[in-house]
Amino acid sequence: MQINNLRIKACHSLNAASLSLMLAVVCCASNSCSHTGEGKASAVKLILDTDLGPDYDDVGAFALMYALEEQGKVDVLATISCNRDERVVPCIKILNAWYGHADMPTGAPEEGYSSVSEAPSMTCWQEDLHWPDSLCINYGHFPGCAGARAVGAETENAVKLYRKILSRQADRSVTICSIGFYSNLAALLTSGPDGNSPLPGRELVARKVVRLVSMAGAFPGGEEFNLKLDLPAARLVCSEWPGDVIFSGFEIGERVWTGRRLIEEAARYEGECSGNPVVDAYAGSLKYGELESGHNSWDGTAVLIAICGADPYFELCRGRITFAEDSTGSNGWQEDPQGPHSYVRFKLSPDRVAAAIDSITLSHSKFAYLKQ
Ligand SMILES: [Ca+2]
Repeated sequence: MQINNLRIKACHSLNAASLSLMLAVVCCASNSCSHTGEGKASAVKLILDTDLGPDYDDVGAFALMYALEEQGKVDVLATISCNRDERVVPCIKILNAWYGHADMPTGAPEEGYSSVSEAPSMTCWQEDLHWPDSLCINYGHFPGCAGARAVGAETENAVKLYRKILSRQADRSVTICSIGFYSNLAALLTSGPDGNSPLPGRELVARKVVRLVSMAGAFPGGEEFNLKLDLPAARLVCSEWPGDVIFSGFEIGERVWTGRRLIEEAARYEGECSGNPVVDAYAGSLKYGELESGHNSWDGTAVLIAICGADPYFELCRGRITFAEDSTGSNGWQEDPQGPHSYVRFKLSPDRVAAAIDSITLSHSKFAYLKQ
């Protein structure tokens, strides 16, 4: 994973952190943020599309999402894997169940489900980090492990689940947050009519989805994992997605370090299984070089933007993502005030964005012991 060192050009003037912004962050972290800058009181209807495995920041993204769900900011419609690794769905279900949503609709790629590409199968890229195995074993949901047991609803074909969920929602009401590969989204766009909807995929998305918020790309240019791993899907989604797309690029999460507060509390526990899978994933991973810093929150920033909006944390730079002609997966950017895409730049400092993510995450009642 790498990005180039191109200096990011200013799309908007940057203001110094003002008292009003400080208050905005404090307010949001204490359960009063509005979402997407539209001032709506209703919860964001969200589908989370995740690769949950190569990196553990997806676990933090789940924790942030469910903290905001408890605050009434988001109505989570489904959690869908874009990764064929056999540990992903069990880990998704472990997290859903732990947050009280064992019946959350869950989808996954199936063989032959897409005419565009085959979804990648990826687990941790660092040998020392084996949190997906630990979670599956310690929480007893790994197929084949002793005491394995089914959790929640049956896992559905990712595209069929997308189509079912979208067809039942009001027009332009659903936000999709993608924190993995674009495999499912490309398969959805190219899907045909089915029993859930007579609309082809692209028209179904255009009618039902208000926004795609995605951790993907590097801005204003570079190579990034989520786009690179399924490049045919990335190219198709970025050229044909029929609506607003907001990217939180590699360079954003690269500077937002979270989770250390979870670890500070992990000392309360002995052994590898604390009973809290979020703490376990971070405790089992941060010890490999990130105990002092915390871990990058690439995916957490996308969830934050999808539910709370970019403001006050980020500003939007509008234009259009481009791809190199070669097979590197490298992306570029064209500035265009009328373009279909936006990428975010820091409006608050990375440390303050990280503090907001940690504060919201730990505001969930599952972490009430921290206040004791
Ligand atoms: Ca991810």
